[in-house]
Amino acid sequence: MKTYATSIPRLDEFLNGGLRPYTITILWAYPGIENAPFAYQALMERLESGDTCIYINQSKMSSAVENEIEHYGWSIKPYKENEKIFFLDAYSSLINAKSEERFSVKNSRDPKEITKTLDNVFDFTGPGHTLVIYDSLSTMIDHCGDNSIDELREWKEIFKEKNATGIFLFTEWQYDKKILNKLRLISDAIVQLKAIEEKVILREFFIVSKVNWDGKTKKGISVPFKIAAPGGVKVYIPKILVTGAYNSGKSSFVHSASTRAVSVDRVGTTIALDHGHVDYAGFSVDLFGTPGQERFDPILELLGGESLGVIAMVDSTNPQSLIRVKTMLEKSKSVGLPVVIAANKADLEGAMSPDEIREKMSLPAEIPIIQVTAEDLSKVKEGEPAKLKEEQVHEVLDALFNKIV
Ligand SMILES: Nc1nc2c(ncn2[C@@H]2O[C@H](COP(=O)(O)OP(=O)(O)OP(=O)(O)O)[C@@H](O)[C@H]2O)c(=O)[nH]1
Ligand SMILES: [Mg+2]
Repeated sequence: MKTYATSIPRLDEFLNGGLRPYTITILWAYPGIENAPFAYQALMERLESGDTCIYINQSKMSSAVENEIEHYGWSIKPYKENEKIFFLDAYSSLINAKSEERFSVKNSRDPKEITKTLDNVFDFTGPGHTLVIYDSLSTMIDHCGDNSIDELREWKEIFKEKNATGIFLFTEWQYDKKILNKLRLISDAIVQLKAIEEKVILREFFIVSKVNWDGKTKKGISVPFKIAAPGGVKVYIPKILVTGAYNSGKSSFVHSASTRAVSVDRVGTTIALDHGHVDYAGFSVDLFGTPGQERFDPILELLGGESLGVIAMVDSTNPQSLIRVKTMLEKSKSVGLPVVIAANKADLEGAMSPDEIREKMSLPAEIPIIQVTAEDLSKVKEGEPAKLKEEQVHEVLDALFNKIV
């Protein structure tokens, strides 16, 4: 069976490669959370992969959709010119405006007319696969009544006939339980977008709560996300702690991994903290590096709070650093969090191998130990952070991200 990737980080893994043909996936958002960027990101991915797209806009003007997509740093203009994306305007008539689009419905309150127009658009889409985005089911229910969602069965038949797949936006306002259940039954997959409030921070996350093909719907697996403009949907990890012995290379790691970073250092040693922002592999992550010297230990607990994972730096040439990092994990109250050991200075003579480090620290096999080395030894300056090899830094990040979500 073919799969159609969405390029939304982590989601394709849950869907086992992506969307399936002739299916309906609902982006099921709770009030206050935007689901459209998820659809835009999937739309861009499908267009770039050669699919055609039909965007049924019922809750805003097609020009507003286009502007929003631009806002995230993407452009559908070339695809529009090449007839790879078609808007089906089901909005203008709701506000008594004249549609500017080639395809529109005269009575947006009549789902049958939407079905007929959709069928017409398919005369122009060509033989390949088409992604249909419906924006939105909530607007349809509000304006066309509860029974309008029965029309989804018709649309699925059309999808089968025309080789198409649907992404449907839905916001769960106060609807009757019966409608919600019906939607759950008709759809093939559901991605819930939820939020939790923590003091002032509002954290948003998605959960794949249904998938009727060979994907994963593990209960309780929620992926925190944030919408970046430009950039789109990013898995968002607000805090990863980078800790380890004095001089082990924490500042070097934070600087090498980050797109932007600052350190509070004095003569080459960190006295307060390192902070870096990482934008990598669809993840948006903030790294917090601790100082290494023991005289700063009182602030470790403060820095450790609310971390979602830890990168524990050890200096491969210094056995003392293996003992010290364990103490630091305890002091920062990070024991039990997902952790990856970065074995730094692997380029230097006398560096211990990961196996030796594992044995000396008596670490279980599930904790990864990854060697990191300075990119260019001639550029390593005493007392200054070194630039570490990018692929090794990425290996550390990948290993930790895999443990967190
Ligand atoms: N040869 C080599 N030197 C490195 C490597 N990584 C870091 N260094 C050097 O090791 C020293 C310490 O690195 P930092 O990144 O400042 O270490 P730190 O853990 O932040 O140190 P504190 O903040 O003082 O605890 C610097 O002089 C770096 O240039 C490496 O992979 N190889
Ligand atoms: Mg430092």
